[in-house]
Order: sequence, then structure tokens, then C-alpha cells
Amino acid sequence: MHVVATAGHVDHGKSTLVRALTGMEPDRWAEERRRGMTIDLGYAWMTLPGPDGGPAGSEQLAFVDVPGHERFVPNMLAGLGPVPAVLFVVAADGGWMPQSAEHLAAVDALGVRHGLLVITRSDLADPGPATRQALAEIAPTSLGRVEAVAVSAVTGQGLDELRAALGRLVAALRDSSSGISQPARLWIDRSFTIRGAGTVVTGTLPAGTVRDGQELLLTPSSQPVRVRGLQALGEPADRVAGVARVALNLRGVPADVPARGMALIEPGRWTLATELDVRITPPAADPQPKFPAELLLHIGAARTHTRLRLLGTTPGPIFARLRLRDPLPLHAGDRVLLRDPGAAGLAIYGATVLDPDPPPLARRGAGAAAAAELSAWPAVPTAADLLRRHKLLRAAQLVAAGLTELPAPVAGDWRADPAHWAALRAGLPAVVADFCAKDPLAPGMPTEAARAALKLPSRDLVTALVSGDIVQDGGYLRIFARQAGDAGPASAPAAAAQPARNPGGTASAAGRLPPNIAAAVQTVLDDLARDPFAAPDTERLRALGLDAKALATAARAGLLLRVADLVVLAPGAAKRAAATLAELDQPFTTSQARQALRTSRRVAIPLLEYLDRARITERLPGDLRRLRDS
Ligand SMILES: Nc1nc2c(ncn2[C@@H]2O[C@H](COP(=O)(O)OP(=O)(O)OP(=O)(O)O)[C@@H](O)[C@H]2O)c(=O)[nH]1
Ligand SMILES: [Mg+2]
Repeated sequence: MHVVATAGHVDHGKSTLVRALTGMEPDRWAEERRRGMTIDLGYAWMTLPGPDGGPAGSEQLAFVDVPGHERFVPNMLAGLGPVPAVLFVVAADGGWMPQSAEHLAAVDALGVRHGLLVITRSDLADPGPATRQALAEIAPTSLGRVEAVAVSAVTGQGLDELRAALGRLVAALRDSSSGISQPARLWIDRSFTIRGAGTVVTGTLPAGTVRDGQELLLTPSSQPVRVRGLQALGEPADRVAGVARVALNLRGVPADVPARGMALIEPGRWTLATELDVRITPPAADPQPKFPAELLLHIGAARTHTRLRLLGTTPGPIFARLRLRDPLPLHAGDRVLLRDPGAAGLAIYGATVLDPDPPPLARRGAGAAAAAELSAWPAVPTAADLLRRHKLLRAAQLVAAGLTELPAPVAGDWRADPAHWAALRAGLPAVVADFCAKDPLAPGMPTEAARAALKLPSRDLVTALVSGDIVQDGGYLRIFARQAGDAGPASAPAAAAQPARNPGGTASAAGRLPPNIAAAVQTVLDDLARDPFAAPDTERLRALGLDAKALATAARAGLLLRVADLVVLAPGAAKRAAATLAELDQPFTTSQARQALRTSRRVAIPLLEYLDRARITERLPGDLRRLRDS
């Protein structure tokens, strides 16, 4: 299926033409037929001729017929917004008119690239002048050079040529479809109730596929709804792929809830944007337009009020931050239309969404900086552009921004800007060294502190940055001491004055114990030299001014063996205990070990558990152990 919208000035024959082509009535309302004027969108479809204008093929072409009257511009935009092609109608006897220009400006702002010019009512006047003028107006727009066909809906003249031209238009549409599988975003333009079936919505699906039974989210509320039956052009279907006109029967949503301008989207695949950065392409005639503070933003069949803040004022494309009144499901690269409804003349601007979830503009001058940054971006942003700006993004954020070609993750589902990541990696050692220098008693820099210092959103990223001289151990980061042997644990006296060999590292921590701590540790070691397993009790430690943190630091420096938080022995104690235990009958009980070591249960139990962990002893059932070597 293909979908085209009509466009053109009021009374130029759009609906009459659609009726002539399809045999269906696009003016659905009695009021429209009474007034002979389209007010709201109309829907009709035809089967296209086969190749070379032969017998009817199987391909269908749906029309969204829009009103030409200026009062109904919002309805016109809702019809035109989601379609990839336009049937531009100009009456031979009317010529180029104000709404011809306004509709063309909208087509151009939306970036519609495919279309046909149809000169209608050509039984009433020579189509030549209208054709020439319309082609000249259309040529500089996104439509460029289009085919022109003169028709009369009254005499039928030109309709066969028009059908053939529509066949060529559809062929061009087919060739230009990107083939990239897009997530569904159905722009709702009608909602009604069918007795016995419940809520039905219809809309244009520009891309992606909707399936029977599928769960979709109804924007802007994000309410989940389930499709329970769908139709394409009046025929039931299991699935419909865009571009298409679709009618969906919805479950889980009261009939009065859906309305024109809402959308049904695939969960997780769209950013529900309230703030976005855009590139506005000013019209050639007005390169530096004066924007009002409040505009209307149109995309698909939706529109919402938006505030506009210009980012910098450089010639050429205009960069702006928009703040929407209602969130819209957007991708980077989406084309939106901005309109000043209060303007006297035409005030329609096309814009491209660059960032559907931009960083806040906090500092002074941040706007100008953002404009400078965005001016280097390509027409349609890539994941690399968004990452350069945001530094780090989760895959889900990029996918929701419409980017599916992602770089490899740096940690979990995190993606990083390569330059930023390299800078973080290069900067981590200094951050850790700085922390350790300021707090030499700390067991290292807590991973959480490093995360905060580097302003990272997740500790996993810190872990992923660990490399080279940095080691991560038990939630702490330390600089690996290459010359650890220089300050060998067993031989090291608790020398407070020992020079730092490796700033911030383990070896220097030994050298940089505050003198009172170093002296207290030396006192403990002196006591232990007399009675090796009589670890100082908590009272003694408190008297010496040694808390768990100080003991941990001393232990890390190799000055003490810490078998429990507040149980410390001399560095050689494990070896010495092993030698003593080797003299016992194997296996031995805790009590036997305690007696042999001439110590208390307070020390014996954690010491034996330490020896188990160090694989010096082996734990057996029934409170028994034996030396592993024996
Ligand atoms: N003689 C002649 N009259 C035509 C032709 N096409 C349309 N008309 C007449 O022109 C008038 C307007 O036609 P519509 O089809 O309602 O025009 P429209 O563009 O849909 O108008 P809006 O939807 O209100 O913008 C009607 O009276 C039609 O009968 C044609 O080819 N020849
Ligand atoms: Mg009409």
C-alpha cells in the first residue's frame, strides 16, 4: 500500500478528483457535503493499474484528502504530516492562490520529496498558465521537478494519464524506501466506537509494522494498549507494514481516550520528548525570521504548543531548544514543522530534530556553545554525534532516539564517546593517587568515591576503566605498587619516616603512616615478639590509638597480619603457627591448636579460619583440622 495526501487551495477540486479516481466519497460529513467544502480529513483508496498501464494490479493507493480552506490548516497538516507523497492540486481556472502557497510551504517544511501536480477543472480554462506557474513555484521546494497532468473530473479527460502517473509515483516511492526496519509510530487521526467491537482508531503508519495482539503505548500518557484486530483499507489483516492507512481495534482503552494527535508507539523505541534541540531551515526569503516565544509544532497528525529558545545567532541554519507542552514520541532526524499561528502571512518553518533529550543549558553562554556544537552535526545525527555530546549513554537511550547502529559497549549496556572514555581512563590514576595521598589510612579509594569524582552515572563504568597500574579490590581502587618488594612486609619496620617511593601507592602508605600510628604499631610488634599469638585486645588497641582503619592500613602496608577486624599478629605469625601446628597429631581440634599456640579462643578461632583461607590448614567435619602439607 502507498499513501498520498492531497494539497491545494480551497475549491480547486481535490475532493472531486479523489472521488473520480476512487469512486469513494472523501467528504464524510453531512456538513461538508451541504457546504460543498472539505472540513476534516477524508479517506479513500484505489487499486493501481498494473505495469505499463495494463489491467489493474494488486497494489493499492490510499488518499488522505485535506481541506483547502485556511481555517482548517491544522486538519490539513494532520493529513499531510505523516505521508511521504502529495497530489498537489491547482485549478486551471483558479491559478496559484494563497493556500496553494501555504500548502506548498508545509510540504517543503515537512521535506516531502515525492509528488504530482494535477491541474484540475481544465475543462473550464487552458491549463497551460496554471501549470507553468505551479511548476515554477514547486521546483525550488523539497518536491523539486514533478510531473504535471491536466484533468477534468467532469469530462474524465486526463484521468487515464493521471492513473499512469500515479503508477510512476508509486514506483519512485518504492525505490526510495530506505528498507531500514523502523519501529511503529502510528499517528492517530480518528477514534470512534463500533458497537460490539469497542474502541477503533485509524491513522497513517509511515513505517514499521503493527500486528494483531501487539502491545503498544498510547502517547502522550504512555498507557499500554493491546491491538485486538486490525484492518487495512477495510480488509482485516494479521499485520500491516507502513506506509499504510490502518484501523486498529484497541483493548484496554476507553473509547473517549484516544484522539487525533496521539500516537501508538512500539515500547522502548521512541523518546517521549518534552525538550529537544532542532535545526531550523529558514525560508530563503526570510533567512533570519523573528520567532515568537510560543509556536505550534506539528509532526505526523500531532501538534502541540512549544516554547522556542534560540541557541546562538549565527547566519545560516538556526539552532533552537524547544520545550513542548505535551510530550511527543520522537527520533533524532525526525522532521517537524513549526508554525506561528498568529502571523499575518505564511509563517511555516521546517526543522530537524537533532537531540530529543538534550542536556540542560545551565551555564551562561551554554546556548551559543550548543549551537556551535550542533552546527558540526550532519543532516541526520548518528550515535557518534549524540555520544560526543552526552559522553555516555545507555543503549536503550540511543535506541529510543532512533539510533540502531551502536558502537560496542564499554560496560554493561553503556556506550561512550571514544575521546571521553580515553580521557577518563587516562585521568583515573591521578584521581586515585590524589585520594590516597589525602587519606593514607584509607584502604584505597572507594569505587563509589571514584564514580562521584569522575561524575560517572554508574560504578560499573569505574570498574571498566580500571587498567594498568590501578587495581580494584573489595570495592576499593588502589595504585598497584610495582616496587612493593622494596617495602617487603616481613622486613619492614614501622618506619614513619620511610620515604615514599610510589606516591599514593601501597608502599608509600607504609612510609606515610602518621608517626603516632607507626609508633603504636611498633609497640604491638614489640609485644608480639615476646608472645607471638597474644594479640592485643580491644582495650589495649584503644589505649594505643589503633582503630580498625589504622590496623587495616598497617596490614596493607605489610606491617601487621590482620586475621580479623581487631585481631592482629606479626607478619610472620601464619608461618609460625603452621610450624607449631605441624607438631600436633593430625587432625587436631580447635582446643588443641589453641593450647599449642598458647593463646585464647578470641585469637585462635580467627587465626585458624585465616589459615583455612590461606590453604595452610584444611577444615574437616567435627571441629577438626589438619595441615595441608602433612
Ligand atoms: N467543471 C469542473 N468542475 C470541477 C472539477 N473538479 C471540481 N470541480 C468543482 O469544483 C468545486 C470544488 O470542488 P471540490 O472537489 O469540493 O474542491 P476541494 O479542493 O476539495 O475543496 P476544499 O476541500 O474545500 O478545499 C465543486 O463544485 C466541483 O464540482 C472539474 O474538473 N471540472
Ligand atoms: Mg475537498
